[in-house]
Amino acid sequence: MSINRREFLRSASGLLLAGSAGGLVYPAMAWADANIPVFPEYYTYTGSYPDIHPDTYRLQTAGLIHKPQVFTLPDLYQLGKDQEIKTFHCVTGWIVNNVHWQGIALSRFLNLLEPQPSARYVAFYSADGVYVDSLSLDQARAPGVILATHISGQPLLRKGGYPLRLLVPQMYGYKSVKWVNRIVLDSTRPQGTWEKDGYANNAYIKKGFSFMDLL
Ligand SMILES: Nc1nc2c(c(=O)[nH]1)N[C@H]1C(S)=C(S)[C@@H](COP(=O)(O)O)O[C@H]1N2
Ligand SMILES: [Mo]
Repeated sequence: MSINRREFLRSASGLLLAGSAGGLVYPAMAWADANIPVFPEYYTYTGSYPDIHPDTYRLQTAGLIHKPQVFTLPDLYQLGKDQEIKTFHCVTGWIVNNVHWQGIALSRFLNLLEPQPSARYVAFYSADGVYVDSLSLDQARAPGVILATHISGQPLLRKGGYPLRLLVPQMYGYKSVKWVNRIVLDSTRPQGTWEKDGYANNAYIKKGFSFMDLL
């Protein structure tokens, strides 16, 4: 019997997950880059990638919602079952085809928070302390928009937004905030990091259509 490296890593990570049942589930980061597509750039406005520990990570929710909640990473992993396969478009021109994202559909997540009738926008703040962007509630509820915890079945890379990033496949990548740790619903929206430089809030992709987008 022969077993290749990929299969070995798969079965080994499966054992790790099974072995930690009941405890905090976070697969070993040492294996996390097997099979993950390489993006041309891993952006960061701060000059470094936040180093977020799975035990201390919290996702805060606030603003015009009936059910403000704080989510731990195991909470999010328990909620996360949705999958999207989408092309990723940066506004600078590069794309990555066929990216497998897993996490929580944003529409489903918003239902848990129970938005108040006066809520119109949802803002996503990064744990880097700097980066922010936002969507209208309608845009946020569109199919395909997810809060991703996994890529190619494995936790996000640290430089890719670990442990949680937004993914808005209909829009340019600058809407897809990495290292999300605070989600706020309001009747107005904060000015986004790219929007401050004149980029559109409604950043729908105009060029670079891919047939993968139809899936
Ligand atoms: N916190 C944070 N999120 C971010 C960015 C950033 O610099 N900081 N860059 C954005 C831009 S412009 C793009 S194209 C994508 C790129 O995703 P990647 O860095 O995983 O390749 O992340 C977006 N999210
Ligand atoms: Mo981008």
